[in-house]
Amino acid sequence: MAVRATAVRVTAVRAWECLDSRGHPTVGCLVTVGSGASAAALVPTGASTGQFEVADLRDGGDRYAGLGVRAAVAMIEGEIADAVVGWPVDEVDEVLTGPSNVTLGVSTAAAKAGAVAAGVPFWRYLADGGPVSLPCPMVNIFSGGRHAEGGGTVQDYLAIPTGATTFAEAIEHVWRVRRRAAELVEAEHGRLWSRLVADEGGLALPGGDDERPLALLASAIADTGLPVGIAIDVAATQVPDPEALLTTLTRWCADYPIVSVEDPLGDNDWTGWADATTRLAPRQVVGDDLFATDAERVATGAKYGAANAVLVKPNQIGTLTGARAALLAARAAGFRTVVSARSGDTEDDTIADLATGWNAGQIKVGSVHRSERLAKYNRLLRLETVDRLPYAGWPG
Ligand code: 2PG
Ligand code: MG
Repeated sequence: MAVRATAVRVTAVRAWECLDSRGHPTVGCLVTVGSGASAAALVPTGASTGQFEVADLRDGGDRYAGLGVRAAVAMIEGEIADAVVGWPVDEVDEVLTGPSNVTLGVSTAAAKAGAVAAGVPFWRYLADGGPVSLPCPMVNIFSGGRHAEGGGTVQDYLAIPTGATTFAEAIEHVWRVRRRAAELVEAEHGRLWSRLVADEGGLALPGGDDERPLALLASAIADTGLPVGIAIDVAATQVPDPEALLTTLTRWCADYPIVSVEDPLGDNDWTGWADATTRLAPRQVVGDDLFATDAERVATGAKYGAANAVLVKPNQIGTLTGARAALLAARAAGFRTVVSARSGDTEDDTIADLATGWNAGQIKVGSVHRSERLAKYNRLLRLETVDRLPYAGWPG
């Protein structure tokens, strides 16, 4: 965390139960510091959660189908507040332990409060004098798997604007691809399917065919004539037969303009991953569940040559310090980094600042529909236009 605010100490921590984009309960947190500055953060929740990520705490019982977070809220306002009140705001993460929805809101709100107290935007506070850039977005166009139950097994089919030179142009390129894809869906399946959106704002198809969304996305890109590549998140930990899917995926890579593949295998198969990374080269191969935003797992991956990019999801590890450590471990290994939202997210736009201030290079927050997704894109559009921050672009 930034070192600037060492004199600023936490004076109060509040938490509450709120709702995420799936309508599931999640944790909101407000941290106040000595200067009177305060900041809030809302915690996201994944659906395709890996075995190595820090679990969140759910109440069980009858309220909200067992998904309530009152126990997490009580922990934050009890033992966590006792531990962090009086603590320097930039060292709060050192004393945070527990379920991810207990620690992440406090970690994030404290860091943001530190930025408010320092009088600087959060991205600048995070950068602490280092380089910053607006990330290249990978944008969900079709969803399946756990994000569009009833669709196919592959989770995300995304568009990467490979030729845009500004963030605004990048968003416009993928917007045009999504619009064309919706037209193709409408022609094939009717208006309803072209209008309904999945968990991350993407389209979904009936029928469960894993290749059809890919073919439609490729057609949409070709029809627009724009420089846009395809990314796929297999989310293989959720797939019944990942080996068979990997064979299919290799064929897809030959047949379609795929530039990035995420989680093509399960999260325990380091040698399989190393193999797949070689086979899929020169594409970007992203580890999500494989690394679980854990610096040690990233270092292991680097040793094996498993993946060449890391998805960074702060709630997988529970604190911003932990997420940053994973990002730095990736960078040390020469891996690319993609800061990512969760499929259950909120209007909280903090990760736009994380991706920018940490100079991550890429961001994955869903489609260009649904306001919990657009909150992040809109923040980045503002940072480009008003703050004139440079755009990272696709690394090629
Ligand atoms: C992923 C994420 C975001 P979830 O697998 O990359 O798309 O999904 O938050 O459900 O883990
Ligand atoms: Mg993933």
